[in-house]
Order: sequence, then structure tokens, then C-alpha cells
Amino acid sequence: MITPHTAHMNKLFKYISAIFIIITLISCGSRSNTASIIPKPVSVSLNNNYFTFLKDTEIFFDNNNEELKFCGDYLSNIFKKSTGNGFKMSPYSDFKDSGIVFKLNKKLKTKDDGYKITISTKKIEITAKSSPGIFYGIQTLLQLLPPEIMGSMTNLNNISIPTGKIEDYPRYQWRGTMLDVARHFFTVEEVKRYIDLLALYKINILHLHLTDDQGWRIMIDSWPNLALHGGQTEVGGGPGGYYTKDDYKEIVKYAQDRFITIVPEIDMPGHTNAALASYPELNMDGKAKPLYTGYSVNISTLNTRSEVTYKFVEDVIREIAEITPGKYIHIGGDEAIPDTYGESGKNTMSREEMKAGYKYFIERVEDIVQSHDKIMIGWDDIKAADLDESTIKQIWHFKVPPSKNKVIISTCDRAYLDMKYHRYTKLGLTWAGYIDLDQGYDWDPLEYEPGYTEDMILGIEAPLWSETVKDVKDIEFMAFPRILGYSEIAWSLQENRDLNDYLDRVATEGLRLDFLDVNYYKSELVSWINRD
Ligand code: TNX
Repeated sequence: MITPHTAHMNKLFKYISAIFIIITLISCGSRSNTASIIPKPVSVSLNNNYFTFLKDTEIFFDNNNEELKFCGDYLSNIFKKSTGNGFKMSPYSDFKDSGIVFKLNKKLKTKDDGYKITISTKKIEITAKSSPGIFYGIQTLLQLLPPEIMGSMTNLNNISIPTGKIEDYPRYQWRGTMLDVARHFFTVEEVKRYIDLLALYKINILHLHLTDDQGWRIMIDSWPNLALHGGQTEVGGGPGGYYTKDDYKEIVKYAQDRFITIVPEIDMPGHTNAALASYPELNMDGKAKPLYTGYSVNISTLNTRSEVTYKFVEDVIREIAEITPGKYIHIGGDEAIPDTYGESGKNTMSREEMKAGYKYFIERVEDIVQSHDKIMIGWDDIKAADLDESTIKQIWHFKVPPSKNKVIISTCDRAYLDMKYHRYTKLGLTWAGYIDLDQGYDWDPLEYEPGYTEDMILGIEAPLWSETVKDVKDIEFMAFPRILGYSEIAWSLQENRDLNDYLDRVATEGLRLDFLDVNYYKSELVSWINRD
């Protein structure tokens, strides 16, 4: 029997259920509308349908384009490794209505390196102005997939991604990191592994710090002892090593395929003990120095007033320029006025003469770099010289007022990957402070110093000095997950960035890093997701 009371209750029940359904729909909608992507794209709009990858899913692309072919193979190989099944690559003209499509469109409205992804139930289309954009689109796509996709043979079935649209482009053109292969030497394979990981986060610059007091790591044919003698040890006295020119070219090509430019650094006139140990004529007192395996800085300088020095610089820069397709050569220039000089502790120049010699050196080396059609980069110490406007300053510690020279921001208290995360971190140094994920992430390069505008800043670079970093597991521990934040600072719009939202996405990224077998730091700031 239906009493007025039960009728009322039924109505109430329907009403409550309706509200419940609406709330559920709204929350499902918003859940699938957001995605955990690092660096955060400009805009993401996903909905409730799905594209499912099948055994016979094909990639369609302009098969005359080698870079796009690389992109297709790259995506296919990741699937093959984790599911046993890669994708057939087919010419664009064969496309009917379903599959994955890479499309280049020079007129696409986006910034350089930008891309758009449209996902429908039948088709995933990545469009970009040029191939790097397609590669970055693939990285975003990979982050929409289950983390298992980054692992090997994990029995994945029915892999699907939500339909929708992503539009994206980078804030800065320079999205870099630096690896110090001088304090400790890393093999070609170790560097390649690092490059693979960097590529996942749309990083496009790997600066290699190739020479320092403790080791010279690249063969220079006209001065072979640099590598043969100066490369035979490292911090702590280990065996060191050096890259042959073929090794270096292999690294350059491996990086280039992944749209990463290698920027070689030959640090001068300071940080040159390995060179001074290899050739007596480079020393002010004409005597070769012993090899050095400690980690003090400010201990060495080339003789800035000797013509032999400039013959040496010309030969080294020429040989490096010949094997470097990128536009840039970094000449270091940091910490070049030693506190004491020579084995006896005696300087053959006064401090004032050394400062004038430094300025003269930087200006002359700038001419040499430019004569080989390269753009010079130096650490901010080079502001002491009168620089050509094409030269780039890499800011690490000095306050550098805005000038005609573009800058790369690498401030040591925010962006140094060799600083400890906190006081109990085993690896790393502390002189610039502790850098946990918040300190590393929560800053805006534009606010570095008043007076800078966006166009004066090329971008950011996070250096990993390797005094305490000995192998690839150590590299991973110091770089990950911090480097995800640097990739986001360099790529994502400032208004799209938020620390708590970033820390949530790092948690999801932890699952992918697990499948990639990365030895990353489990910051207490992140609520890591337990896989079971
Ligand atoms: C300063 S940063 C250096 C390096 C050290 C580093 C250690 C810079 C241009 N010079 O030589 O390795 O500190 O954190």
C-alpha cells in the first residue's frame, strides 16, 4: 500500500539518487579531464571515451622523413619491449580511418617544439610544425598510458587511453642539464642511459663538462697527452678515462636522435690542472703539475699572457667544433683566479695582473670560438670581460644585471643537482644549501632578478657536478625526481605550475620511474603510490 508517507520517501530517495548520480558523473568527468603529465602541458581536455591499442594498430607518417621514422620506431619499441607487440609503420597515403598518425604542418599555430594531440576512439593524431614536436607529443602520449608500458614484458592487455585534446608548447627554448664527466668519468653507455631518461621529460640540452682539474675527458689529436695523461684519474684516485672522438660522436648522435643538443664545455683558464699536468709549457713556471684527485676549486690557471696558451686554445676549440654539430661551445671561465698558485704557492703574476689577464683571455677566446662559427657560453664570471652580444652567460652564483647577453639560469641554491636533498642525504655537497623538491621547483626564472624580461632568458639548466657522484645509480639518485621539476620550470607556463599539484604528479611518475628501474630519491614531500 502506498501511503502519502512512502510516496514522499520514494520521491526523496529518487531525489537523493539523482544527486548522487550527478555528483558521480561530475567527479568521473573531472577525473578523466586531468592527466598526470610532467612537464605540465599548456592545455589538456580529456573525456570518457577510449582509444584502444590493438595488435594491428599502425603508425602512419611521411616515410621519407628519417626523423619521423625514428619517432615511430621509438614508440613502437617501447610497446614491443613491454607488450611483445610493436606497430607496423606505414606511409601516410595508406591511412584509412584508424591508427596513429604523425603529421607535420609548418603552418600549425604553435611555438617552436609545440605539438597538438587529438585522440578519438579510432585515431591518435600528433601534429607539429617540425619533428621535435612529434617526439614531445609521443612523450606526452606515453604518460597517458599505464606506467607498466615503460617496463619490460609485463603482460599488458587492452591498453587504452582517454579520447580528447592536448595542446602544448614550451616556455623556454633551453631546457637543459649538465653532467660533469671530469670529476668522475662516465662511460658512453652510462651517458646514453641518462640521455634516454632526459628525453622522457622533453629536455633538449645536455651540457657535458668535459675537462676540469681532475681529468681531461676528450681526445684532442694535436695535444694527445691531455687525454692520455690528463684523463687517467679522477676524484678519489679512480681510473678515470676519456672519450675518443668516435665515442663523443656516438653520444652526440644518440642525443641528436632524441632531439637533445650536446653542448661541450672546455673549462678555461681555471679548472685546468689536468691540462697543466699534461703539458709543462702551459704552466706559468714551465713545470708540469702533478695530477689532482681532491676536490678543492680555485687551484689552477692557464698562463693568460703566453702565446702557447692561445695556440692550445685554438687547437682545442677547432677540434671540438669539428665534431660538434650544435651551435654552442662552453668555455667555462669560472673560478679562474687561484688563491695561491704553483707548487711553491708563489704567483708569477700579482692578483691585479691575473684579473686583467683573465679579461684579456676571455675576450681572445671569444674571438677564437666565433672564428669556428660557434656561439660562446661561459659561467657568469665572464661578465668581467667585454663580451660580444651573441655570447651567453650561464648564471650560477653572481648577481648578473640584465645586459645585451642572453642568460641561462642555473642558480646554485635552486638548480644544482649536486646539492644534498636534506642533511642526511649521503651523496652531494651542501655549500649552496639543501634542495628538496619544493626548493628545486617553487621559483620562477623571470623573478631571478629585477629587470629581466622573458626574451633575455634562454631558459634554465640544472648542473650535476660529480665530485661525489661515481656511477649511473648515483647520477639517477641526485637527478631524479628533482630534474622533473626543472623540465617543468623550463617547459610549462608559469600560471600552470603549482607545487602541490606537481608533487601529486611526481607520485604518479614514481611508478614509471620504478618500471624504468631508476634509482630515485623518495622525498618525504611526496605521497608515493604503493604499487600493490
Ligand atoms: C662550483 S658552479 C663549481 C664547480 C663545482 C661545484 C660544486 C661552477 C661554475 N663551478 O667547479 O664542481 O661548485 O658544487
